[in-house]
Amino acid sequence: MRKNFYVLIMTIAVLALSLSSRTSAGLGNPADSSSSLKGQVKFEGAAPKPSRIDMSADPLCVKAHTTPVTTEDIVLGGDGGLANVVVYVSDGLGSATFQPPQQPAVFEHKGCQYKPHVLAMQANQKLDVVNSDETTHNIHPSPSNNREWNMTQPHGVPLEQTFARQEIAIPVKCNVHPWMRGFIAVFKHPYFAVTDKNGSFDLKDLPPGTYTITAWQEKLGTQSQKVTVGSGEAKTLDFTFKQ
Ligand SMILES: [Cu+2]
Repeated sequence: MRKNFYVLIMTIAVLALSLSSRTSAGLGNPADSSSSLKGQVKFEGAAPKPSRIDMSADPLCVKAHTTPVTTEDIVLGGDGGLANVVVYVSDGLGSATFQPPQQPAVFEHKGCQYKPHVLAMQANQKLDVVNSDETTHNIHPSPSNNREWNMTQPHGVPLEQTFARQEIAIPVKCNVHPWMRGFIAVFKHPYFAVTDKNGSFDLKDLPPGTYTITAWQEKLGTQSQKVTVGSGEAKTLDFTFKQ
């Protein structure tokens, strides 16, 4: 009798242990996503001078600008901040899957340049390509992990596309205007951001966990750091690219 009681107590203890380890392991409760990770990407070294873009091949492009247009491969803002850097979770989400957001990502032809110069979106999210210029553009992404497409877009004609798989990042060009160059980064999760003109980024609603965070810049390459964010914690993480 006493032996049976002992076995029962042990069984309950083992069950309780396995239950508690299940809830604290991995990504935890998906509702528990109040952590955030903010920071700045900086540039150190001699600031590269952007070169002037000559749009004289298309008078409609020239007409769209009143000031000189310059290249955007390295864009520095205030306080040495580096703009257009994609900062994202590259490891630590396990096998969790995420639905794409309902609202489309927008990539615009404006002044014969891409706005934004670097776009980040989720896989299978709708991509609205908008031509706000008077001239006719072409959009031709060169993916290595997605279906390639190549389309002409006259002014005002809607164009909807998508990318099915993660890829960081897809170069985009216009076959009409050879100076036009942009990038689209595609993610299978929602934990990514593109730095603003001051190099700042904000990864919101991150589930608590240990992650590898990667920063990608089109010319300067990638950098990664490991970070642990606790439940409800607002953590700071900075990156510095040197040239
Ligand atoms: Cu174009």
